Amino acid sequence: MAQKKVSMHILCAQEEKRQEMTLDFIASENYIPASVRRLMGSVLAHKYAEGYPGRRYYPGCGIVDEVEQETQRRALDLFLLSARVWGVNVQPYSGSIANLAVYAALLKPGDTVLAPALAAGGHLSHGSKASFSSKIFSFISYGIDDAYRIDYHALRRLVLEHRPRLIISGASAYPFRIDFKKISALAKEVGAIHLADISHYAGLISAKQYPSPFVYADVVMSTTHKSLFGPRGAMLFFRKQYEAAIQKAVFPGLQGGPHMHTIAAIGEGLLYAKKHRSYYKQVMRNATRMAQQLSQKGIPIIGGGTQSHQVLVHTAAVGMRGDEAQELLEQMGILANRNMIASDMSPQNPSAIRLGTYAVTARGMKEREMDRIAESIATSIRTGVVSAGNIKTVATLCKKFPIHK
Ligand code: DSN
Repeated sequence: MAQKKVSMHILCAQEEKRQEMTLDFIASENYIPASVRRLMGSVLAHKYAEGYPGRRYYPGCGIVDEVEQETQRRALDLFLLSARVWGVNVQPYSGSIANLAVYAALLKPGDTVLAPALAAGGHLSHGSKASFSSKIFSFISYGIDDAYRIDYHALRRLVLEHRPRLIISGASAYPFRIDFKKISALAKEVGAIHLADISHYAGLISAKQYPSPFVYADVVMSTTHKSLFGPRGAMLFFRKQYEAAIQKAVFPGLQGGPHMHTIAAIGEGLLYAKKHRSYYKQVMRNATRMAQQLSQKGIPIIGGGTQSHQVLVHTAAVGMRGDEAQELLEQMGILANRNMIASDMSPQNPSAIRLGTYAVTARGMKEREMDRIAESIATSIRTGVVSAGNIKTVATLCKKFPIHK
């Protein structure tokens, strides 16, 4: 049988159209500016540059050395970090690899790590049973209280009982402020290292819309694509005393040649983030408005609201599982992912969906649009059906607010 010919360019054009005609509320997704995209597809992708600036294992690295050093400078600058106190590695291929590099650098096999539980908003790479990291290190999870805030009292008890070598703060599905100061103080009590994973909050932190961990933490990890207008990748910030161990863990410990096109594009994204600080204020306003509107329309919000870009919507409280709600919303062109909450027993039976406002805000949407979208979401979830009017609302908004090119 003749194989159907598939063109990647055609598929990419189809994907572009799909993105244009859907409203992306996936809290970890965003759009990258054209200048960042151009660097991703640039000749920098041709270059091998194993090692670090000035210490490469290949010739011809003079220019990519400048690229990497400039991206490092921009990363420190975005968070107002002194290069005397902090260093940054911009080579990690992803957030999961970056977290693994921290474990490889600072832990011995079998060491204990305290990390947020997956069902309480933590990430797979925070020692979930499904993650390779949990086979090497001994992860203990901490959770949240009845108000859906981190239970710092229970965390302290766990810290004193287990005396971990590392404590992780930060999360993927936790809409509230994290008390990085408190977590660092707990770490100090037992001589543990504090890793803050700010992948979801980085841009908000840079614009002072969310607490910063930099005064307190020892190591800070962030991905670059969620809120920093970069391509998919990650950065590892470290206090200087951890520099040698972290650098060695990233390369040659876990990775080979750095992706220089990605590093250049990260640098470009960081500059864009610095120039668009007001964007983050609107991200917060949109998330707050969405939470308020849904709640007023009878759809409960986990924890009563949000203090970030994301909202956990308790769909099970109105009779619909999170996966069912995800499917229903997709029928009208709204993308939001199913999410477990702390009381859920299985990811197959999630009680919530997570809505994030980075992407819709990047399209220029504001509170007025959140009101219209919240109305469509609430009616569909309550009735279990998507109306022609809902579909039209989404299509109209998509056309009115194109994705910037
Ligand atoms: N999977 C991402 C998220 O959706 O939050 C985090 O890596």
